[in-house]
Amino acid sequence: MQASSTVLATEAEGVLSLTLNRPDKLNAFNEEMHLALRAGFERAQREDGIRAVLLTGAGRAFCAGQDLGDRDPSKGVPDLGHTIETYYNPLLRLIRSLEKPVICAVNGVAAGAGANIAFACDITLAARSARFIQAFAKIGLVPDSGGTWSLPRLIGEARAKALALTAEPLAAEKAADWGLIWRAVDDENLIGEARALATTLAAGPTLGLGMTKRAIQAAATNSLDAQLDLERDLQRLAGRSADYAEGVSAFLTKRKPEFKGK
Ligand code: LHQ
Repeated sequence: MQASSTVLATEAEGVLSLTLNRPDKLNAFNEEMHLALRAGFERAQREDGIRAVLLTGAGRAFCAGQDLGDRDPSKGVPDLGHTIETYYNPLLRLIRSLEKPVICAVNGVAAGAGANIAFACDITLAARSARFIQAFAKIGLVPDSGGTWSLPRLIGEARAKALALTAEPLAAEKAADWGLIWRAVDDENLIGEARALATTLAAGPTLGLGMTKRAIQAAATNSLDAQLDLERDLQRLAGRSADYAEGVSAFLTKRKPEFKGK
């Protein structure tokens, strides 16, 4: 894996923690940070020992989206479609297709692509002081990183359009009330709570959790009939797993299960 100071990667108790680390730029994305973050998610995909990912930011922000200094039209008209195709879309696809829980701890402002990456994670917690900004409207762009897909699905068209057209900041508490994120927590507790959650999930039945993620995401485009068939197929696989045998055995003998993720 490419070593880069723009994303700090540490592993403990089955959790790969990835910390966006360009704090003087509010963790805005340059190409190096994109490649480092992608390498982190690819590592999570590859290594069986990693059973959950925790994504957060260093300093006072989570992520301010694209580094606009790197895509300044006064230095030549940029092809932003190429930027999206090369960097943002592969990242979004990796997060969504990784069959392991991805926890996001939004430690401060999340703007532009930074907000929509947080909404693409499986469980997103935010510090009470954090805010989410669909900053695209302020600079003549359209929401990316899946925002035009996730926002209407999570909060409905009326709220999605208002946020995207006005770029009004949304406080963490309200984002939780609206169902954009899981929970807003006191700032000083954020990383502890997020880490505890990631550690608990990393000790869980990873195969079943991964298939649960896949099934819930598939519901966005499936009919009920197709979804019922998918549940049958996945349950058949889950029922053959070592973790199901362990879960039932632990339940029947009144002890704590020791899941291996298989
Ligand atoms: C930044 C940035 C930044 C560079 C703060 N870039 N320096 C995809 C494809 C290709 C191209 C385009 O975009 C995309 C997707 C996108 O993400 S588009 C949206 C891009 N992001 C934005 O438009 C957000 C821009 N930032 C802001 O509006 C503010 O910085 C927020 C509201 C995030 C925070 O405001 P403050 O707390 O007041 O902080 P600040 O503005 O003073 O920023 C602190 C420093 O960070 C400052 O640098 P300086 O040298 O003056 O201390 C900013 O210039 C720098 N910074 N965001 N995206």
